[in-house]
Amino acid sequence: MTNPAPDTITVDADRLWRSLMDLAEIGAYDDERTGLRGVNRLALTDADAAGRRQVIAWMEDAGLAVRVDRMGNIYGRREGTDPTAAPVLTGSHIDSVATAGAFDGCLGVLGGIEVVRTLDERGIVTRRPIEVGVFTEEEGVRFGTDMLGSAVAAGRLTLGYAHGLTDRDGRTLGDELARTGFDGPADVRLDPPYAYVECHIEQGPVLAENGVGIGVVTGVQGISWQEITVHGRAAHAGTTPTRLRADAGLAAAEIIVRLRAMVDSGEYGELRATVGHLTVHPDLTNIVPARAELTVDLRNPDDAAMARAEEDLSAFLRELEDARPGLTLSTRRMAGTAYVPFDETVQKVIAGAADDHGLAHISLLSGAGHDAQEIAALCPTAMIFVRGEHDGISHNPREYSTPEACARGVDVLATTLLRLADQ
Ligand code: HGY
Ligand code: MN
Ligand code: MN
Ligand code: MN
Repeated sequence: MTNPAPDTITVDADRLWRSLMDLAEIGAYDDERTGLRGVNRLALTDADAAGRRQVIAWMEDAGLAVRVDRMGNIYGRREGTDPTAAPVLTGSHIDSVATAGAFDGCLGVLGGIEVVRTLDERGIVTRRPIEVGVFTEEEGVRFGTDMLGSAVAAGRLTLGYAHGLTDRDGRTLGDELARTGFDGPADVRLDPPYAYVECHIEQGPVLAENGVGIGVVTGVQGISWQEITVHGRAAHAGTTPTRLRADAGLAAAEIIVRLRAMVDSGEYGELRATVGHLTVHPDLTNIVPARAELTVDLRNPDDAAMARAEEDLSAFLRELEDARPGLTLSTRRMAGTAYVPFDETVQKVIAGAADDHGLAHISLLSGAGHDAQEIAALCPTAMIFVRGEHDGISHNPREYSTPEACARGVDVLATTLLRLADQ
């Protein structure tokens, strides 16, 4: 017998905040430059493994049945009255970039666990099971492909491909899953949930600029990652005449300047581009670099404009190779996902929950990639964004959302999950 579900559910804001701050201490570091406390919990490092163990402990304390799959994805399951019904899934990731804050991904995982605790406290049993997921290597910054665990769970990438990916020290993801003990037995292909709702910080300025705390996310823009390697020739920086140089460093600079010009040209819609990784070898003052490696991260809500940008960049690389004798360039695609629209029905449930909590909200596209864009291939999916402070800065220890903003976002998550789980 289930109690009549209340119209809305509010969670324990203090308990949610404590869990966010406690998890942020796992993999914490003191950022000398800013004096802030940051988080560095790259996927399947010891810090990530410790964070995973802490989350599993919280899941078990909350009565969830925990399983780990062969990609290290973790799922905590709360049974409903109908165990045969497809579950409502929520969750996110707890792996972080190297200069992270306390909220990216963690809010969705800890928010899901907080919803379960609150339902238990209220004695509410839903018809459908509810599951909280923790996906492996969402950031992609260690093994080079983002949303990795959720992409394998949804079948876009294979387990073998993912297990074979290596980090910069040559360790494979498969080895790191085994080393950390998260090479779980559960089948990696996720049975299609009834729906998936992810709560996440916005990581941008839009909610704050619109004076609201909640975002109903309409989709995720396209993502293109590639690594470009420029092969030149090491030579003396003084004696070697320019005409005899094959300078990989200056060529890398020309590529970066070109990206700047492409973004500023306005010819590729709302293209965003950055070179987040750049190395030269042998990386010494008086040697013309023999090799340069750079990564190019492109984002665009318009797939056709993204394709044009990718094509124009590769045409530029070919021109550069012709123009600079002695240079050869090679590229490696690291990740690529098209624009993903979210489900309008689920968006309506989220908007209705926000309305019923009396919370102003707007609809917006996600600038960042999320596990939700992968799970959207399996079931109706949408996201709830929570407003960030300091222009919503993220992937930076300054990342910050207030306890109030986090709690309101998880209230909307709770009410949304409750309504979906009783459908
Ligand atoms: O890169 C992204 O958009 C996300 O943080 N993985
Ligand atoms: Mn994230
Ligand atoms: Mn991130
Ligand atoms: Mn509304």
